[in-house]
Amino acid sequence: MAGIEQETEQFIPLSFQRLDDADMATRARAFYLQMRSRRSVRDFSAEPLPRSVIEDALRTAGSAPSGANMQPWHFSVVASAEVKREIRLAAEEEEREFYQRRASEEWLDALAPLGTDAHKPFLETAPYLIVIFLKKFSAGENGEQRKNYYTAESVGIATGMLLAALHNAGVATLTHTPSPMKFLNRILKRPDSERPYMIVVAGLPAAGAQVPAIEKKPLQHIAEFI
Ligand code: IYR
Repeated sequence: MAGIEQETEQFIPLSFQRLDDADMATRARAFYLQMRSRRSVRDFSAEPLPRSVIEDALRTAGSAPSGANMQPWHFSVVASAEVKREIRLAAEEEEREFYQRRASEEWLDALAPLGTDAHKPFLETAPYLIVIFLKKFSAGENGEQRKNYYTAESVGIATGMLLAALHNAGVATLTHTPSPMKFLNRILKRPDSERPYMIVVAGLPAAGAQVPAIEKKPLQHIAEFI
C-alpha cells in the first residue's frame, strides 16, 4: 500500500530439537547441578578475563524474550580502572547512607547473614562491571520515541540469562544494587530515559574466597503441581 507504513509479519519454520524423555531428564539434572553451584561472590581476584567470554554472555542475555520484542536493555561494560573507581566511590557514598540511615532495623537484620557493609572494594578489583540499564523507551525507525512494554520483566529475564551464561563459562558474579543508582547515568553518560537496573560484577573469585552459609528452599517449599 503506497504511502502507508506497513509492517508485514513474516514467519519462518521453528528450529526445535525434540529430545527423548531420558535425554531431557539427564540434561535437566545436569543443568540444575551446574546452576545450583553458583554463589554470589564478594571477594574478587583482579585477574583479567577474555572480553570474548563477556561478549558471548551478553549475546545470551540479548537473546532473552521481551515485551513485543523491544529488547529494552542496554549493557555498559566497564573495564576501565578509572571508571570502576568512580563507580566505587559513588556507590560507597550511597551505601554509607543506606547502612547508617536509610535501612530499617528489619532490613539490616535480613542482611546480617550476608555480612555486607558499605565497603565495596570488589567494584574496583573485579575485571568487569556490567551495568544494566532498563529502557522505558527505544528509538523508533525515524528517531521517534517508542514505548517499551513489560520492561522490568524483560530486563529481569535477560539479567538471569546473563548470570547463567557467565556461570556456565566459569565466571563468578555478584548482583549489586546500590540504591539509588542514578549516579550511573552521570558516570556512564546514559540518557535519563534509561534506569540503572543492576550492576553485575564479573570476574574470578580471590584465592580463599568465602561465601555465607545460606541455603535454597527445597522444591516442595517453592512450587506446587495442581
Ligand atoms: N545494596 C546494599 C544492601 C544489600 C541489599 C540486599 I536486598 C542484598 O541482598 C545485599 C545487600 C549492599 O550492597 O550492601
